Amino acid sequence: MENKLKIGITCYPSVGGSGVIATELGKLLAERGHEIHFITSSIPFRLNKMYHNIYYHQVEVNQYAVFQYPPYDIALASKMAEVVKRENLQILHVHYAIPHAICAILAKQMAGTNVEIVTTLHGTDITVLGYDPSLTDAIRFGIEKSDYVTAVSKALVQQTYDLIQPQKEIQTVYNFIDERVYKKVDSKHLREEYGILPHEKVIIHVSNFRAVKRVQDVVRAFAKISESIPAKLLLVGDGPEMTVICKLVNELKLEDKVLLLGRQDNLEELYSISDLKLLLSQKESFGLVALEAMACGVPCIGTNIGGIPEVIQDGKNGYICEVGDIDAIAEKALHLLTDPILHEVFSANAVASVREDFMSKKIVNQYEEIYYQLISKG
Ligand code: GMT
Repeated sequence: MENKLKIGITCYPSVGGSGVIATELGKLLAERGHEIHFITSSIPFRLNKMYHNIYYHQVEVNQYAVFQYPPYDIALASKMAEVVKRENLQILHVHYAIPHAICAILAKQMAGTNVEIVTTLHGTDITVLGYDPSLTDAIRFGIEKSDYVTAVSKALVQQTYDLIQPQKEIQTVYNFIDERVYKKVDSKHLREEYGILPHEKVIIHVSNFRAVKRVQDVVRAFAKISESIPAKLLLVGDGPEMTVICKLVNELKLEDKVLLLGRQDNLEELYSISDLKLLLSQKESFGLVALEAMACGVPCIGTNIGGIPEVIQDGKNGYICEVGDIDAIAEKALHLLTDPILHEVFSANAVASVREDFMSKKIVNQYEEIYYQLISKG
């Protein structure tokens, strides 16, 4: 039996894939007996249960009249250093190169211990910030000075080398789902409650409605699909594009067919009444929401960008289409939704591929091995 570890975790604790992965990882590590210390600006939203070995250290940022901006990064680094020293943390696992890896590097120096820094890249830090020349050096510094760096897809590893050119090995560690939560459940009552008729197909999209998610394409593709078959679209989430989307739904006269559900928990219940998921983003380093749907037996159509083709296998458990190719997306969707046998095969393949490649046990083992490897070296 290997030693139990003391691990600090920092992420953006708000709704978002990186926060979900960081929190779920912390919970699963705690279930394996490790002591977990979340060091974040607010309590991670998925930390919804009591664990005796999970601690939460809040980073408080005060506003001072003399400073133009509140010093979040410095406050985070100070809190990290304080917790590392007081709790004798062996690992600091941070999600995002900036600011979190840089804060961890500073904290390590402040604490004066040999805490090992593991940085996981999730995408936004590379595919958005990586294009800002004023930040490239800082991102490279965060990566190179981390003790171990992972990225959530092979595509993101490649993009990081292309954009940031770090002299550092980056390992792919895929995202995962908690299979105890994400599975098909009996939520048929929701169909009736939402006014979905028995013969209607249900298409779902879940995101934070940022422009990069191209929710307009989802609505336009749905408009084409619903010209041919009776269907409803569930739009789950909220964000900057919502106003534009509401306008588009009205313009296309889809008010009776599109359900705007806002942010929701217990997504497995919505996936369990869905026949197809659309993830038509312009940038997506992984696409955790596709994985969650697949685990519930929902085939997905995704775009041919970033890590999506590593999650959705074209022609096996879903389809991959080019960004913005509404006609192809609608055609593939109709092909799948009008062939019940094919749909059943894709649905079973989706569940099987999650079990094969993205089970929490497999991925948490990989992170645990990284931690032990670092500790034994250090
Ligand atoms: O996609 C977002 O807007 C949120 C963002 C985040 O940082 O939480 O998601 C990123 O990390 C997720 C978890 O690794 C990935 O599943 C998403 O693909 C990735 N988003 C992008 O690359 C745009």
